[in-house]
Amino acid sequence: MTSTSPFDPRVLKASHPVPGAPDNWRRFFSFNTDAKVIGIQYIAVALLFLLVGGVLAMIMRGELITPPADLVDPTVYNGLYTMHGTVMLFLFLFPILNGFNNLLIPVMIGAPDMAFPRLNALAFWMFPVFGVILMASFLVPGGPSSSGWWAYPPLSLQNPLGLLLNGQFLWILAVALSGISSILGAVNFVTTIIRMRAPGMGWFRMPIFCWTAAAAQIIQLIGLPVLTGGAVMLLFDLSFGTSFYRPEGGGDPMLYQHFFWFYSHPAVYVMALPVFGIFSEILPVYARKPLFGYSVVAVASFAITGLSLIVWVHHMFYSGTPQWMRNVFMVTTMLIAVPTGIKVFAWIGTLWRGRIRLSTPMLFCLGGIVNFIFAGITGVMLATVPVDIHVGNTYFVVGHFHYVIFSTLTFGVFAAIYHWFPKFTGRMMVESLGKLHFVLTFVGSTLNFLPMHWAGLMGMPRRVASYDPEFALANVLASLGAFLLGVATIPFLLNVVSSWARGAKAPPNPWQAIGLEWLLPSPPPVENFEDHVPTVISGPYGYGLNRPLVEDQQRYVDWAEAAGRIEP
Ligand code: HEM
Ligand SMILES: [Cu+2]
Repeated sequence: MTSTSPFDPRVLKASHPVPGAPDNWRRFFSFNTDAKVIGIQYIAVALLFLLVGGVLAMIMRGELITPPADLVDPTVYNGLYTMHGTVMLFLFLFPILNGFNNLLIPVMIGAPDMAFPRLNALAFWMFPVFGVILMASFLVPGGPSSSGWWAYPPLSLQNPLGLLLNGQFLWILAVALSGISSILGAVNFVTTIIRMRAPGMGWFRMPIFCWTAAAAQIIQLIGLPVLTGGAVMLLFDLSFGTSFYRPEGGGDPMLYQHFFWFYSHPAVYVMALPVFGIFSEILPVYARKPLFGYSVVAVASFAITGLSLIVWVHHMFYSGTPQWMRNVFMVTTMLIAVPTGIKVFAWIGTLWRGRIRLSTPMLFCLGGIVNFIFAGITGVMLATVPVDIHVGNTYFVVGHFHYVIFSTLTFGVFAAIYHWFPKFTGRMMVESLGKLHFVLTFVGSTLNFLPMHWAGLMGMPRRVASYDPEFALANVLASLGAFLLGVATIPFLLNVVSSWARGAKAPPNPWQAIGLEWLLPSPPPVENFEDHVPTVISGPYGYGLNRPLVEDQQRYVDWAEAAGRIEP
């Protein structure tokens, strides 16, 4: 990197936080341009929405504990699962991972902040706004959108009450806004990673989390304009009389399915790639070994990006897709198993003969990886056209993608919270509560999502509020698992709140980890390395190799230690 670049971390001095912004706890409620504050804002709001989505899920599972639709009627149930899916994806997982991007990217690459701090704050503030818009749909006549989180026309174009302001309208508006917010975020993350690395940090010295974040955000840049455009067209069809998707006006409903899945399949990897990055960061620390096959893992991230963009039709195998096309997309889908499998082998290779410490972050990592191997197997099954046509509209699918989205990705999110909490709050979490949280979550999620595969194979359709009594046992188990997951959040929330308020003071590097962020005091100062931007001289996973990460390393360690001892 040349020192004349406007993004050089040694030159860039963004005016942040915004002059006059509060520097106590109130900063988390203000328009703040510090990436660390924005990161915590994202994570806190996303966790609130995890609770909202969880309550919706428990109402659904309460309904499904007995075969007849006795708790809520089927129309209400449709609204519940549409909102549950939307909240979990758009208001929990995407935002919380953007939170980690904000917290981790600058400190991991030695940058003072994101490339565009004001744009960053703007992208964040759009998120609670679209959250409120989405939630408001519970209050409009007719209730929230009930056409599923995929909102296929012609169903999503029905407007029986004839009102302009309806649940579907608010849903589309929220999705379009979330698309714009995520595009703004992606521009920022990609620019930051490309332009603001510390001197000496070539691509192949960069932590895997940054590789996976870049690979994921490139999907956002390519795919989101398509989804957002498609959603705006849907909004026009619904409310302003156009016919992009209305067959009676010459439109084509299939066009929407293509727009939707062109983005929404790769979107799985927008969420999965950073979690793969999190696993790859945490395993070496708690196994005390370098990440096995680091450069292959790094490159595999981009292979996943490329392949993920050419598989979307596997969601449309039974939408009248011609056989030749099904075959093409079956093959491209299965190819993704190659770079993904490489990652799984790299994790196992990292664990092999490691000195494994079973702390909470490691437990969530290991649990997540085990569940992911299972989800990968059912995923390849679903990619096989004849199997998919057989079980594609059953609970098998619901079981499969909850294994991905909850039992793998949300496990990774918890691992990351436990691992980086001391760095960003300056306080330690309570290990015993963490372990209790892990055990309840693992048992609860297995009980919840494993029997769904079985019900699906027996033929239980998805998206139903009532079912045949032969599926009763699987559903009772799943509901008990769901309630257990609800219980599991109690030790978690207790831990987060009480540790942050009065946990033990965190040293700069509580886990003896390697990486630029662990050279900083806990919590890091506003501009991270300030004027001390380090020169990187080695890769980030030198466990057991006993070599310094940066030039003159002791100086940073002393600095962090001195700062860590100062009372706030
Ligand atoms: C607390 C644990 C959870 C429970 C008990 C639960 C339960 C459910 C249920 C009963 C459905 C309706 C399935 C159907 O009839 O098709 C559903 C759908 C869905 N859930 Fe969850 N869920 C949980 C966690 C999550 C999480 C963490 C996410 C995402 C981060 C998520 C994403 C979705 C999505 C996207 C759908 C839409 C289903 C579809 O398209 O068929 N869920 N969930
Ligand atoms: Cu897909």
